[in-house]
Amino acid sequence: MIFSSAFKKLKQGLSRSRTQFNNRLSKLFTGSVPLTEDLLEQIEEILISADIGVELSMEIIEDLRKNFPLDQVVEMETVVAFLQTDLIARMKVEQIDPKPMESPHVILVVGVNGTGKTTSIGKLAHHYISQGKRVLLVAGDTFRAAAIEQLAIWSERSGAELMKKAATDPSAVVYDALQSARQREIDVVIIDTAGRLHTQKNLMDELEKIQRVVQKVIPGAPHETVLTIDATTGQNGLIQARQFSQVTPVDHLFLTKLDGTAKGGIAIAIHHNLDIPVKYIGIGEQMGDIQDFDATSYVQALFEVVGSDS
Ligand SMILES: Nc1nc2c(ncn2[C@@H]2O[C@H](COP(=O)(O)OP(=O)(O)OP(=O)(O)O)[C@@H](O)[C@H]2O)c(=O)[nH]1
Ligand SMILES: [Mg+2]
Repeated sequence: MIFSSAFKKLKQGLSRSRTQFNNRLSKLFTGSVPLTEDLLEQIEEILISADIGVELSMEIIEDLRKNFPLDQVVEMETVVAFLQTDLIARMKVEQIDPKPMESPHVILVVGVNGTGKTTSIGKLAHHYISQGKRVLLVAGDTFRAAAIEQLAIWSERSGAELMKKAATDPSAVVYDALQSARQREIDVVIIDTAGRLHTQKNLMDELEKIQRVVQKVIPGAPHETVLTIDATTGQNGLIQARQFSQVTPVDHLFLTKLDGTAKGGIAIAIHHNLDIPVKYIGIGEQMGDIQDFDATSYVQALFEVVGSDS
């Protein structure tokens, strides 16, 4: 078990999911309850409704069935502890990229409208600035004045610099920003983009143009293309990640708004079913509400029995 303050915060962020899970499970375990097929089915339903995915839920129930004798009394705590251990054992372990960061390190943030791109950029800026890096934010959502204004607020909050230029082609701002980043020894450049659907051809072409410009000014960049996925959309988020990444290169995901949903299992489903890693998670609207995704501590935080913390 992990007892760091980061883990405490993660648990707090996932409290909606955990509470709903525990509440529903508690209703099944009143008094001495034997493990019946009916109970297994209801546990499976609870797992599916937490959005960890049908397939994975079925596999876990199968493991439960194999490990506990039918028709014998079982405690809820025992079941939750088993689910935790079993899920963790089923999580693939991702290799952390050991490469040192190049300067400037360029991060391109893309995604569907409202999924949390700009907010997540504010969080990333804060994250790097707290490591002593010089960060430049680029307002690549050029046509909406409010979008530029929103990024300007995050730049003030985090202490990051800002490159903006109203009503121009996004790739023109990106070009200027990267030139300036090289001259001014910026460590990390984070590019905001307008929201788009993978089906919007002209907007996807615009994204490709941004990528071309980035590559031209800094060969090998963008070093990270981050796709934001809104966790509150549940299984649709998984579909969105798959579709979006088929149209444009995506290195990893920033799964946002996990604090705002009881369907936190979606992080596990994405981790289990997609080849694109979840790198970051958003667990609140504030600058510090960002964490690196770690499947093991995530599962622990998601399924820990309520009341066992403090
Ligand atoms: N609770 C919660 N809210 C979040 C999180 N991340 C983003 N939000 C909220 O989600 C809403 C949309 O966030 P934005 O950052 O504006 O999303 P966007 O993708 O930039 O939106 P567009 O630029 O319009 O496409 C805002 O109200 C944010 O505060 C999170 O981790 N938790
Ligand atoms: Mg935005």
